[in-house]
This record gives sequence, structure tokens and C-alpha cells, in this order.
Amino acid sequence: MNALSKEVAEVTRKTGAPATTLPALEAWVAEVAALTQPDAIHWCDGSDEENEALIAKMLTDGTLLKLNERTHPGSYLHRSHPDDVARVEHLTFVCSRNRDDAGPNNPWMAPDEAHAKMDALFDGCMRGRTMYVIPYCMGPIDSPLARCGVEITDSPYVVANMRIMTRMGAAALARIEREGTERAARGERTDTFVKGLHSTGELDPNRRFIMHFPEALTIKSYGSGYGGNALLGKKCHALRIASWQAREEGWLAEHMLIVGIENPKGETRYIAAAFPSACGKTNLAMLIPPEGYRRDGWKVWTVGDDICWMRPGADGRLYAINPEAGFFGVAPGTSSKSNPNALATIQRNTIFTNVALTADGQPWWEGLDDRVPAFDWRGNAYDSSNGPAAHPNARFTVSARQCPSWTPAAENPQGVPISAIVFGGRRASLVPLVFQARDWRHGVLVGAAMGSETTAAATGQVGVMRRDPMAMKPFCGYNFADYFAHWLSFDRPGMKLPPIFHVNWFRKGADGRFLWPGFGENLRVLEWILDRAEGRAGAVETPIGHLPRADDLNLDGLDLDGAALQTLLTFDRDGWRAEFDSLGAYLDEFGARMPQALKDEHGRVVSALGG
Ligand code: O2Y
Ligand code: MN
Repeated sequence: MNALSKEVAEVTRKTGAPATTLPALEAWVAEVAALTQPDAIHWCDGSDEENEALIAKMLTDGTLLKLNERTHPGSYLHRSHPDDVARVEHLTFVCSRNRDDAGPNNPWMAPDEAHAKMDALFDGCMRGRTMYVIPYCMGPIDSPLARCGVEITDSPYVVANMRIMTRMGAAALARIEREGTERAARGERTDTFVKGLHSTGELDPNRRFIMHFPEALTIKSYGSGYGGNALLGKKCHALRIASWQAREEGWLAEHMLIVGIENPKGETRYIAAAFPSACGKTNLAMLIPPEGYRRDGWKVWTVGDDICWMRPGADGRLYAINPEAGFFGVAPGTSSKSNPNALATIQRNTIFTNVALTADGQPWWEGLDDRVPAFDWRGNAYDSSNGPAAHPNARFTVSARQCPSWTPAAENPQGVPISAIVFGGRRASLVPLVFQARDWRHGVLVGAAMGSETTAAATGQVGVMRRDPMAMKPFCGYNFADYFAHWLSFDRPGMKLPPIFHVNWFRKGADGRFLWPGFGENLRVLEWILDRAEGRAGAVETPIGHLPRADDLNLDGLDLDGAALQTLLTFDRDGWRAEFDSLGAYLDEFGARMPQALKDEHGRVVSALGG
């Protein structure tokens, strides 16, 4: 037993108090301990002292390296196993009782088989290790939209990251216990927190699985210590399990950033936007307005950069919270040009994973600046012939509150009202800069049609186009056909739904160069979107939706070639006919479960496109 665990055991012995007042939680922890056989059990309270002790332990055993305290106070580098550097979609399963409930969009395994497989891996896997019990809350601790979970892990790195990414510790445990006690008083089951069991195991890629049991609100993850595979509050809970719960309970758990746009009159409107992984969500969430906009008084506020939980309010509008408390952002490409707010955010109290190091112990990655690092992400002396210095999926974990554009609205327990929903993809051709769906039903089809070219965030090939409806392909915990039906169900009397838009920042010209400058200039498109939402800006109607004309956008001070603008705002009828043929074939893959309303909507656009 190590010193830290001894200390915790001492405290428990002295007070004689059980670690939790909730019998269902106590029983589950005991059951997991019996299976995994740890040397010690540590209930995380989330305190600074606890964090400092864990960091000290990880510095001693080499899990963390201290970064330059002068330039990056309170910051550390973690190097993951070189075979464990990204999410593993092909090993991520939804284990619903009925295979069709998981849908063709998810690898599926029968729950009994999956439990047996995982429990065999977990059997005795924590011998010689400490088992950490992490109570956490996704969302502001006092929010009715927030949901709690408990992650059990043998990784102190996971504990340190969960402390940044969630509201972790004593307050979360108190909420779990209070909710359990209230349920017990009503005679209901008390284990309604999400149960996540994680072990890094031996990091053998052949013994690595991330299993979701949505009907049992349970996650089992073995064999990876990295990001979304191991920080179970994030993709596993807040998207896969939450999307299932959201469908049952009438809300939406989405892979969306939430950003507030304040106009010169001081009015702030919120946008929720879904983009596939590595399409610049973090950059858009922290956008710096172009010079002219800044001068006029525009401001941008960050609520969240990755996940959005939305539900209808009493007034029929959608209200959203960011269930996360931190950012797990991609480091490569982050610079004072691409995202000054992110760069400012990560100057202190940050855990970096798989970045390179300068000779004086500063974190470094491609795109940061023109210095040459001394060590690559594996810790070898840097040699450019070995590939990039930082791993392309290198990450920073940092509290959202450190972001200069962070807004206290992110702590509003009721959430922020959403004025527009934006879908986007990385499309080199065909898809215009921006268009607005005719109505909610058309907007759901636009979301279902989303596609993007793949990048390094998920294991696999780079640059291949794949469909990624609502950016939820790797994250929807159930059959996409039922998911589209759930989205369509919001279109009902009494709802005041936000308009839906599609953007494409990544259109390329014949010379292969991006046509749109992106970054802060994207605010010009967001301004049009918000004006449309309020019935102000002009547009031209086409079969794919409403497109702005050049005059409808504020392009003052933007140096943009006329031909480029023309391409960005053009509707290519023949190209869209082919696109809709391929979309029809995709929707058919879901068979009879695909809602007729969506097929009809597809048919409506096909007719409008003409034969
Ligand atoms: O979770 C990971 O392992 C990396 S992928 C990721 C991280 C933060 C936010 N989004 C993503 C994503 O793939 O969408
Ligand atoms: Mn994401």
C-alpha cells in the first residue's frame, strides 16, 4: 500500500465513517474491488491537497514531468504509451439488449457476452495498484440539466484529468447521495448515477475495449489510458450514455460547442454548433472578432467547445448547458494566430499529453512557433526525419474558467437559450460557405447529411470522406434512425425551435487552397446567421435552402477575391443531385426504422432539384 492510500485508509479508520451514505454506491464499489483486487481504495474528494498528493506521486513515478515553472506554472507533461494515442472507434461498443437498438452506426455486442469479456479482463487487474473512486457531475452542480456519475479507475492521470474536465469530488458525491436518498424515499431504484469502470490494464491494443451498457447506465473501459477512452465523463457518459438517456427523457445530448455572440447593443445570443472531430470547434468557440467588429463592440463568449445538453424550457425554446468544466483540446495547430484565447488559457495549470519539449522544458507542437524542440512526444531527442515532434493528436487539459472568453453564463443552472443551431463539415467542394434549412424537418435532414474528411483524432486514414450525421457518428449511443426520429419529435406545438444552418469553412479552389479565411472572419457568417434567426438578413431560396448573396454578408474590411466569393456562395444543382443520390442510399442503410418524414423530406429536396 502506498503512502497516499495508507493516509486515506487511516482517515476512514479514525472516523469510522463509511465512504458513502448511499448503499447502492457502496455495494458497487465493493463489488468492483472484489473483482479487481486493488491494494487500496481512494475516494476522491476533489480537494487541492488531494490533487497535489496525486501530482507528487505521478512526478515520482514518471507519469508526469514538470514543465518550466516560470513560463508554464502548475503545468505537466504526460507521455502516453505510443500505441495508445487516440480514441479507438472499432473497439468502442454499444451493448444494448437488442442489436437493432444500437443500429448499424455502432459496433454491438450482447450485454452478457460483453460483461463476461470485460470482467475477465478486470479480474485481479488492480493488484498492486490503488483504485480511485471519482464521483463527478456533468454540468453545473446545482443544474437540473446536469447528471452525475462515478468513475472507478486505477489511473491517477485519469483522476487529475477528470478533476479538470468535470465537477469532481465531494459536491458531486453529495448530489449523488441526495438524489439516491430522495429516490429511496419514493421507493425508486437509487443507482441512477452512471457507473464507469476503467483500468489501463497492460495497454495491449489487442486487449482494449470500451463498452457501453446504456440500459444499465454502465461503462466498462479496459486497456487504454488515453482521453476519451479513459476519461469516462466525456464521450462515454456525456455523449453515448447521455444520448440514450436524452431520448428517453425528451432532451438532446449533442457533440456541439456553445458560443455567445454579443452585439454592439450589448445583446448576447447563443449558438450551438456541431462539427466532426478536428474541424476547429475549439477555435470557433473561442473566436476573436475581426478588427472592425472589435472596434464596433462585438464580443464572443465561450460556454463550451465540445458537448452540449439541450432541453426545451417552459417558453418552448431550447436551453443548453455545457456538461464539461474543461477543455481537452488538440495542441498541434494551436497558435497566437489560430486561437489566441486557447493559447492564453494553457499558459498555466495545464496537463499536456504527447506534446514535444523545448530544451528549457516548455511544451511545443507543430504550428505553435518557429522554435525547434529538443525532445519529441516520445521523449527522444528531436529529429525531423522521425516525423512530427508532437503527436498530431497531442492534447491539453485545462479548466474552462482560465479561458479569457469564458462566460459565467456557463454556470447558469438553467442553461443558455439557443438562437441558432449550426451544422458543419470539412468539405473541399460542392458545399457552400453557409445556408439555412427551410424549417426544422429540413434542418434534421441537413444534419443527417453531414459529412467530413477524416483527420488524426480517430484512429484510421486521414483525408477520406465519411458521413457523420450531426457529428455524432462515433458518439450516438443508439440507432441513428431512432436518433433522427427523436430530433424530428421536437417539431411539435408549443415549441419555439431555433433555425438550423450549415456552414463549410473548408471549401477549396482549383489550386487546392482554402477559399475562406476562417478563424475570426467566421464571425461574419455567424452575424448573418443570427440576423436570419431574427428575420433581418436577406437570402436567396434554392432547393438546398436559403443562401446569402454577397450583399447579404458583412464583408467590410475583408480582402476576398470576387471569384472565391462567387464559388463560396454558389449552388451547384448537378453536384447536389449526385449528393442527394448518395444521401438517399445512406438513409436506406437504416432500413424500415428510418423515419418516413425524413425520407419524405429527402424526396422533397430531390424533386426540387429536378431530374
Ligand atoms: O477523446 C480523445 O481521445 C480525443 S478526441 C476528442 C477530444 C476532445 C474533444 N473531442 C474529441 C473528438 O474526437 O471529437
Ligand atoms: Mn469532440
